[in-house]
Amino acid sequence: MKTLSTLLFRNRSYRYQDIPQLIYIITVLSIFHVGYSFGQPELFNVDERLVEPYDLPELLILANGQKVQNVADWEHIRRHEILDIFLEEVYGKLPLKDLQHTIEVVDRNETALNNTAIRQQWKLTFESHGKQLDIEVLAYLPKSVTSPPVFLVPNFRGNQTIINDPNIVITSSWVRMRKNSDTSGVVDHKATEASRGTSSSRFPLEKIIANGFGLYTFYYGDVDPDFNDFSNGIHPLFYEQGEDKPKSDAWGAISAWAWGITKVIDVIEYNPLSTDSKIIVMGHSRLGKAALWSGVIDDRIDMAISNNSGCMGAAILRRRFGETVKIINTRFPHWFADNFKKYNDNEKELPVDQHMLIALMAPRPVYIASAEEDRWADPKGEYLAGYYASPAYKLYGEKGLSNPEPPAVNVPIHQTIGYHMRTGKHDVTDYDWEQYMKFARTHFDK
Ligand code: GTR
Repeated sequence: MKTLSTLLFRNRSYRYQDIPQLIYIITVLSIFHVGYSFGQPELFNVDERLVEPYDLPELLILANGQKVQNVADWEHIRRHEILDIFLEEVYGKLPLKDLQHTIEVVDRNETALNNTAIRQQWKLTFESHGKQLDIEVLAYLPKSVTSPPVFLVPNFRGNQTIINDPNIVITSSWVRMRKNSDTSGVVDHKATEASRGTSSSRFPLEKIIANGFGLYTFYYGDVDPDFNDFSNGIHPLFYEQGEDKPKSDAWGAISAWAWGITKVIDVIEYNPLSTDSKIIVMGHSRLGKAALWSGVIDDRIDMAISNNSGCMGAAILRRRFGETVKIINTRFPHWFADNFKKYNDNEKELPVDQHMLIALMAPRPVYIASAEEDRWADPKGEYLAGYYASPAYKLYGEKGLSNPEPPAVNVPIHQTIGYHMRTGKHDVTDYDWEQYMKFARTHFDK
């Protein structure tokens, strides 16, 4: 992203008589921030005054025009209609057949975290079409609680990054490099010893365990490396004869990561220490999109949490605030079904919007978290998706978000839909975790 001054002043000279024109350019640029990615100029808006009026697709009107009257209409008809659209037009259909897998126990330590937790690691192996995919799973479970509620949180750079512990297997999968930073311990897309614990601020393990919760995590790149290539990751294990990429209505990377989440749930259920646990899936940013989507496709998930998930996570896409459909499809052409590209600069033709994604979680609790400075993710649009999803919760007698205006910063709302906008930027902080644990406790102790 280039700064305003770089755009205006690099390689250019201006004269005195250019000043009116310069003032005009600065005004326009500060309203429509100009971003560059992959060499293509992209315009995006982060000014609330410039959000154009839009009509949301009706949540509770059936395709035949009749109104959803009750839970039965919702569960038997409307929910399927909406889900099919998300499957075919947005995230892409997941494979119907299941792959056999093996679960290898890699590690078990009864005295982890100063003897407060049990640490476990497994390797899940899938084989098909002569290819193999391994997913390494790491868990910490509190010793003081039987069947504790567990957070399942996919991570961005390998299980070894969540805590500095030499016993954790370092991922051997391809890892994204962090721009302008040498702190992540990743060299040539391979994680090294130096990466241990580098994401620990996003995983406050001691606090999670002390509050009686467990944590499961896996590296999302084990399931599908995050770049535009469909010859690696899980997709090829499902190709039919002659295929080398998914069909136009089939899964992109976000569906693949959501699929990975469901496979780790198999491990949670297989592990006697958590077979009966409540399962909370939490994801940040692109993994927040995957977390919400996994909650929709897998009803074993008791609660889904979106941390700053933004465009194609919680945010209403018709607002075109911050990241847009065109921008996301251009920068990340591998994230969604190919069909989704039809909606570049054409949002109004998409028969769904993200309030419907949230509604598909009903009546299970869902939490949407925004950060005030994370305008790229459209905090207000994230709130509004929860607000407009609320009528689906009401069908069940559950309370969603009742005010069309978001709450003040750092004033959380904990109904069956939860929301907060905290101060600060795009990240996962202790404040976020405190809200998630409180929200989980409120719902699971009912
Ligand atoms: C950004 C992307 C967002 C969000 C974020 C992340 O580049 O535009 O949609 O997913 O990455 O995952 O960190």
